[in-house]
Amino acid sequence: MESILFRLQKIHLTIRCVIALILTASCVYSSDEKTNNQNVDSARKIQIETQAQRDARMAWWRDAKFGLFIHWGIYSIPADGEWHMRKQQKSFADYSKYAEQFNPVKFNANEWMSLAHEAGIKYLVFTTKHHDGFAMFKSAASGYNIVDATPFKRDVTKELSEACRQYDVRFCTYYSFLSDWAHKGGGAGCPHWDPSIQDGDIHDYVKTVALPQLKELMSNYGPISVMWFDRDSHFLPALTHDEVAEVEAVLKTQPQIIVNPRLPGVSGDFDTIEKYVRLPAPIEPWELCATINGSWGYTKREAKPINMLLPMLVNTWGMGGNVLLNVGPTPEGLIPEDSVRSLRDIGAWLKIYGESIYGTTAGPFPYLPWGAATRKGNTIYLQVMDWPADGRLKVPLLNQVSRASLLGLEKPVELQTSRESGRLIVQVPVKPPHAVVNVVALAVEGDPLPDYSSVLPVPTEKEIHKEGSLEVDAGKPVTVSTLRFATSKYRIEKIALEFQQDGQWKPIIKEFTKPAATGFDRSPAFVIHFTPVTAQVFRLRIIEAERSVTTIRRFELYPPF
Ligand code: FHN
Repeated sequence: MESILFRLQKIHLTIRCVIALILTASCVYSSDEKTNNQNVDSARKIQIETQAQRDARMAWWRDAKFGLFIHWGIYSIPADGEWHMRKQQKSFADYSKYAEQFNPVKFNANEWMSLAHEAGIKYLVFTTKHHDGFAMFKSAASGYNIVDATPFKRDVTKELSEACRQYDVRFCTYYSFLSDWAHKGGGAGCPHWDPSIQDGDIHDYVKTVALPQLKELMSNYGPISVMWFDRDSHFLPALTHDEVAEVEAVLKTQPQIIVNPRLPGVSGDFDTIEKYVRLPAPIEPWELCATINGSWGYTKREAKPINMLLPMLVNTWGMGGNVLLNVGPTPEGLIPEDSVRSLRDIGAWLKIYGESIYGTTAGPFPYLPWGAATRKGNTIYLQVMDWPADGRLKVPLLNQVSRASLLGLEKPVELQTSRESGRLIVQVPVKPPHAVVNVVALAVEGDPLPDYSSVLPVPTEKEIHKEGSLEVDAGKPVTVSTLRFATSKYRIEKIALEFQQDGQWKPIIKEFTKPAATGFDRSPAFVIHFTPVTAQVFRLRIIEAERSVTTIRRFELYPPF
C-alpha cells in the first residue's frame, strides 16, 4: 500500500518533470528567436505532406517511366564531354573562351521536343548549369551565362520550357548546386586548379550564386516538374541548416515539384542510380539515368542502336524504375543524327507496346531467363527478349490465366495456354512481330504467384577480397544450371563457380571473364548458364579483380527452367 507521502512525492516529481519539459521547449524556442525567426516561421509553416498528397504529387512521375536527359553547354565545343574543364585542368581564362565561340544557330527547341514526343518521352531534364558553372539561362547572379556571355544571346532554357509545354513533355531542371568550377567558392571534387578564380568560401558562393540562380529557375520558367540537383563529388562541404531551409523554401514556390536526392540535406522524392541497372534494384520510386552513347556531354561516340538500348530500358522498367536517357547535342544545337535514329526507334516500339510500360510497376518475378515483366492491375506484361524457337513460352507463374494475348499485331492475338509439370506454357507464333522485344499480356486472377527463384538463402551483401570466395550452403542437395551474380562495381575480371563434393571443391564454371564494357554503361550483374549440377554447398571464387576488395551484391543459383 503506497503511503500518502510517497504518492505526494510522485505527483510533485511529475509536476516538476512537466515544468522542466515546458522550460526546455521554450528555451529552444527562444534560442530560435534569438538566432533566426525565419526558422521558427518556417517551422510553423511547414505543412507535413500526407502519404495521399505525396502519392498524388508523384503519380505522373511514377506513370511517366521515360524521360530525356540533355547535357548541353559550352563543353559541347571541344566534344570531350561535360568534364572537359576539370579533366584538362583548364583555367577559367582558357575554358571561358568557349563561351565567346558558342553560337548554336541550328538550335530549335520545338524540333528537340517534337523528337522527344515522338520518342515516347514524358519529361525533359535539361542541364541549366553543369559543374563548369556556365548558366544556360539568363542570370542576374552571374554574367557567365548564355545570354550575356555568348554571341547567341538567347535563353535556351526558356525556349525549351515553352517547347515542352507545346509537346506535352514536362519541363525539369538539372542544376549543379554545390559543384561550380567557375565561381569563387564553388565546390569541386578535387583541389582547385585555378585558385585565383575558384578559391573562396562555399557558403558565400551558395549565397551569391547558387541560391539566387535556383530562385531564378523556380521563378522565370513556368512550372518546373522535377528539380534535379547534381554534384561532381560526394565529398563536398554540407549545406548549413539555414541553407537547407532556404533551398526548401525556394523549392516550395513550385508546390508540386519533385526533387531528386542529390543535394545532401535536401530530402529527395526518389532514388537515383546511374549508367546501368544493378542488383538488387533500389526501392521504388527510383530512376536510372543512362547515356545513349556512353557519354553525357557531346562527344563523337556513336549512339547505341535499339537492340542494345531496348533491353536496358525494358529491364529497368521491369524492375520498377524510370529511365532518364541522355543525349548530348552538338555545339551547333543539333541532337546527333544517330541519337535521333535510336530515339525514334524506341518511340516506334513504345507506340505499339507502350501500354506495357506507362503506368506499370515492377513485374512479380525475381528473375526471368528470357526477359522482363511489368504489372498493371491484374495484367502482367511479359517483355520477351529471347523468343522461344519452339513457340512455347515457359512462364514461372502459378496463377490461373484468364486471357493471354500477343501485342504488336493489327490487334492483340489471343494465345493458347497450358500447364506442363506445373509450368505455365504460352503458345506463341514461331516468328515474333518485333525484332528485339516482344510483349505477351497475361490477365491473371489474384495476386501474382511467381514460382522460379534462387535455391540459395536470400543473399546478404558480402565484401570479399581479391582471390577471395563466398561460400553458401543451400541447406539440402539442389540441382542448378544458372548462376546470377552481381557486384558493386564493374570490377570483377575473372570468377569461378565450384561445388563441394567429398570435402573437395569441384569446378562448375572454371573461369568466367567479364566481357569488355561498352562505354562505361556496363551492368555488374551477370547470368551464366551451365550443365546441371546437383550439390548442397557452392562457392563463388574471385580469380582476378580490379580492386583488392569488391562487394558481391547477389549470388544466386537457379534450377533448370
Ligand atoms: O558529374 C556528373 C556527370 O557529369 C553527369 O552529369 C552525371 C549525370 O547523372 N552526374 C554526375 C556524375 O554522377
